[in-house]
Amino acid sequence: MNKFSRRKLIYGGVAATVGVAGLDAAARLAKRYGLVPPDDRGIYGPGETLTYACQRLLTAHVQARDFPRGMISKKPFANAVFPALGEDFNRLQADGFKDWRLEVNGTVAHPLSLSLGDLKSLGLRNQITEVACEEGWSYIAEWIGTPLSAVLQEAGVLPQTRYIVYFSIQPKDWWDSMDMSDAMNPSTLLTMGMNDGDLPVAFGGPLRMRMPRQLGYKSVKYITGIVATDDVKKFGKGLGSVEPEFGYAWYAGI
Ligand SMILES: Nc1nc2c(c(=O)[nH]1)N[C@H]1C(S)=C(S)[C@@H](COP(=O)(O)O)O[C@H]1N2
Ligand SMILES: [Mo]
Repeated sequence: MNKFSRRKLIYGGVAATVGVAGLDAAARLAKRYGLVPPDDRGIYGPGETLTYACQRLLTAHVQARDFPRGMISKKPFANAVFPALGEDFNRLQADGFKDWRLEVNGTVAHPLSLSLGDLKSLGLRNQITEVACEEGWSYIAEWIGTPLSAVLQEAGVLPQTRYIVYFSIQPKDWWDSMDMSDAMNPSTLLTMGMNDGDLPVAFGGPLRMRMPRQLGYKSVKYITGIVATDDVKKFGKGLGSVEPEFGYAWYAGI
């Protein structure tokens, strides 16, 4: 059976099972095919699993919508960061981010420590996409950055890798993660530029993860570290990021 018809069959199975036997049974079927998000427990767990499984089966290789230039927002809204950027950040900023590094390690053949210049030399891509916050507002901007996939290729990501975990300098303990489908998607950019200039600090400069296929909170600002892993349960409370620890979904596809 080819990959596509197999996929249709699994999707049909998951969807039909929801109709006949409810979310729990659908979640069990999704589990059989490894389509389970880290936050699959609790009362919302089966729903989270169903959303994730269906999105993965239907849209795994779809890129984010790229808007026409004329739709770029005149006044993009920068969400304030809390707490305010700290001393470590201020020191790096005073030096024009010359010493900013992206550390890449975990299940990779070659751990890396990349300057912003190193990242740019891996290749840049631009896209006009939307930031959509879970609170209801959104804006469209042009983003310029290095695809995460190019960094992972440079590091030689090992075959057991299932998730990419990423960390912010501020707040220090803010972290998130994505599966390999999003990590390898060309829409997922380590972003350094916005609307023809350097990425402003208010919007996450000098380095921000942009994953426009998910809600704004997955686009973490001030990125300093990436860890490839076979199991995201080793991080934090094991739910895949800080959001599910506060009651938000780990997978926030839009
Ligand atoms: N480091 C960091 N990244 C962050 C946040 C934050 O508070 N700190 N807020 C997130 C949320 S909830 C949203 S909706 C977007 C907002 O992006 P914007 O400031 O470009 O509008 O950034 C995300 N990335
Ligand atoms: Mo948000």
